Amino acid sequence: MNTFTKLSLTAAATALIAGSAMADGHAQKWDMPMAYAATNYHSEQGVVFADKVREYTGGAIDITVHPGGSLFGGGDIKRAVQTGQVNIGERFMSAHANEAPLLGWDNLPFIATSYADNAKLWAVAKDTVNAQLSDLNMVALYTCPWPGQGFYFAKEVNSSADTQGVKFRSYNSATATFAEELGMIPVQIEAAELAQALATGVASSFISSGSTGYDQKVWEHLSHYYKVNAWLPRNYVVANKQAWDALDAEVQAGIMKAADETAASCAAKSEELSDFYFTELEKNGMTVTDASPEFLAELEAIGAKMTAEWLETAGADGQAIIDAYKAAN
Ligand code: PCA
Repeated sequence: MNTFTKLSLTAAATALIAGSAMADGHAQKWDMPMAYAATNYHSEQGVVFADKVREYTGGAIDITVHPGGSLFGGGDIKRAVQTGQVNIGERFMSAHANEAPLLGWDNLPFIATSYADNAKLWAVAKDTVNAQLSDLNMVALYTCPWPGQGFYFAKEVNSSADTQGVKFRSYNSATATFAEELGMIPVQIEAAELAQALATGVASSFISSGSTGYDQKVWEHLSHYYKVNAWLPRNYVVANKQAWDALDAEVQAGIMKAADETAASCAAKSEELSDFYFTELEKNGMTVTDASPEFLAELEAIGAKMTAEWLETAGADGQAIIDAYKAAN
């Protein structure tokens, strides 16, 4: 057989594999629960990812995105993927740091506060974090950053003297600790339920990006946003390990190609939108400003304490991430 014939046969076989998944009815339908609003860029990029997966797997994997916590609430998505109730899903990574401390790598105050630094931190954390996800029966596909985190309040706040007794919506245990250090009363609430919590007075402050304030129209209840830019946390998209292992290598490669491309486009979208969100908050009547030097100094002191606590729970693996990050800078 000459080289040309061999190559043609290989090409034909590849086409057959991709085609057979469809023709033999082997196309798999995967439901993908996502936690945030359908119009949020994370969810829109989830749809971009699903389209790419369909294309790069020759139709073998057909993902339907369910945004806004509509299929599983944000707090239930990880378990749904781990147990195979769904084959794929998206979740806010540091929400699970109470169970697996390493997953709080992106919730360390004032360590990596730009997109470039956040990407560097992820680059050094990735292998360890993905191994942790694997231990939890999940295969990491891609992560995507939120813009920098700042504080929302229903009044002007200049220091912790103004935050005592304020009801605070937290999104993980680290932010609950942060709130307690400021004398606030934390309650964990999903972004999808945030507007209702603010409307009913369950919470009147929270830490988040401009993105979630914009999605939830928080100007209807709150007046001030302080651009602290404490950290840029990430959402992650994961597959169930058994569902993943059952796929042909070609199909896995197609999904990974889609994941790598979506990781890049999603991070770019996040950065591109970050100022837009602030403009929208202001347009809708909010005061968007830097924290006062006094408040910022208090936040930095609390932040240093939080990082020290994280290092205690995340152990040598956590320390190795911080050391590698510092060495890379
Ligand atoms: N928005 C999400 C997580 C981080 C962010 O910016 C939220 O508030 O739930």
